[in-house]
Amino acid sequence: MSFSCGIVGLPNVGKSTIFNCLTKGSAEVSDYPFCTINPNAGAVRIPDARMEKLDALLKPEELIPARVEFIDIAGLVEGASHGEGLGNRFLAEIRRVDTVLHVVGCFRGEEAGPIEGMKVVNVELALSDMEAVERRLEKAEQMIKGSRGGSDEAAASPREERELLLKLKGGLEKGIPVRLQAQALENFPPELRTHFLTAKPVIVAANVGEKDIGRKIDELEDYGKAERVPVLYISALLESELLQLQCDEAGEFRSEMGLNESALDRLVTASLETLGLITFYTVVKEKVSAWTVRRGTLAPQAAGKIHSDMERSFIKAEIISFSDFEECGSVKQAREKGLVRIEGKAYSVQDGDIVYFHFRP
Ligand SMILES: Nc1nc2c(ncn2[C@@H]2O[C@H](COP(=O)(O)OP(=O)(O)OP(=O)(O)O)[C@@H](O)[C@H]2O)c(=O)[nH]1
Ligand SMILES: [Mg+2]
Repeated sequence: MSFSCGIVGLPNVGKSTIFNCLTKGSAEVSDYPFCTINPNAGAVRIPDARMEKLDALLKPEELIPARVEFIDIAGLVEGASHGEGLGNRFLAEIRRVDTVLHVVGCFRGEEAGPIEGMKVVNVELALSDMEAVERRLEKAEQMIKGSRGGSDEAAASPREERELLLKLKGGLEKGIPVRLQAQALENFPPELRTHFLTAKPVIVAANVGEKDIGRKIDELEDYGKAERVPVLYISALLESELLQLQCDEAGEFRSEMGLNESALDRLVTASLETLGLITFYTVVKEKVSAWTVRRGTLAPQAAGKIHSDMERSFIKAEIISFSDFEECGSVKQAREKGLVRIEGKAYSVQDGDIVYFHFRP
C-alpha cells in the first residue's frame, strides 16, 4: 500500500458517503449519528495519467498501479479523548493512518460554523496527544533517573527527548498541532510523526451542497492558510450520483459543472503533495508497476520498496525520465538515443522516473 488515509470528523457530516465515493464502496450511510461504529476500510488504485500512457505505449500483460487505503472512522464528539462516544476506539484508528481527511459538513446549511466543528475534533486530538506526551515524559524521566551515575552520553538522548516533549506540550496547550511544531523543529524524530495524532498531515474536505459547488468558503480558506492545510470542496451526494452514471456521461456532467477531476483524483493529488510522495515506475518483462516513495529517496532505498534484498544487493539503476520515455515509446528506442542514464547509490529518484534496478542475485 502506498499510503493510508483516515476519514475523520463530527458524526453525520458525510464521512461514509465520501468514503463510498472514493472507494466505490457500500459503507452504511444514514441520517442518525454514529451510524458507523466499526471502521470501513477500502483500497483503491491511485489514478495516474502517466500509468495510462505507459499502458497505451507498452500494452503490458499486467499493470500494477500504486494503491491508497481509505479508512472511514466513527464520528467524534466532545470528550472523545476521555472515552465519550466511541472515543478511544476512534483515536486508535487514527493512530495507524498516514494522513487525515477531516470532513466538515456544510451541506445542510444549518450547521454551526464549519470552524467550530473542526475545533471540537482538533481539541480532542490535541488532548489525546497531550496524554501521550505525558506518558512519554514519564518514561524519559525514568530513563534519566535510571542512568544517574552513568555516563552523560548515555543520558543525552532521554534528556533531549524530554526537552522536545516539553516544547510539544507547551505548543499543544496553546492549540498548535504537533504537525506545525515539527515543521519548525530541527531533527524531529520521524517515529514521533506517526505517534502523535496531530502530527499527521491533514486535508480538509468541505462536504458542500450540490448548489454550492464551485464556491469557496472564506472561513475555511482562512483556516487552510493559517493551519497550512489544503481545503477541498466535495459534494458527496453529487459524487455518489455521478458514480451511478456511465463513464462518458459522468465526464460530460463533470465538465458542465466545472468539476474536471473526481473527488478521488483531487484527494490523491493533495495527499501525495502533503505527504511529500513521488511516483516512479518499473517495466520488467510484461509488467508495469507504479511505486511511491518520499521525495529525496535514494536509489537503493527505492529498490528496497520492491524487495528488501534489492536494497541490500543494489548495484546500479538505469533511469529514463518520463518525458524521454514518452517521446521514444520504448526502452529500446530510449537506449538507442542514449537517453538511458546509469545512476549509483547516491541518486535521488525523481518523480516519473522509469527505473531498472541492477542487483546481485
Ligand atoms: N444533501 C446531502 N446529504 C448528504 C451529503 N453527504 C451526506 N449526506 C447525508 O447525511 C447523512 C449522514 O451521512 P453519513 O455519510 O452516514 O455521515 P457520517 O459522517 O459517516 O456519519 P456517522 O458515521 O454517523 O458519523 C446521510 O443521510 C447522507 O445521505 C451531501 O453532500 N448532501
Ligand atoms: Mg459513517
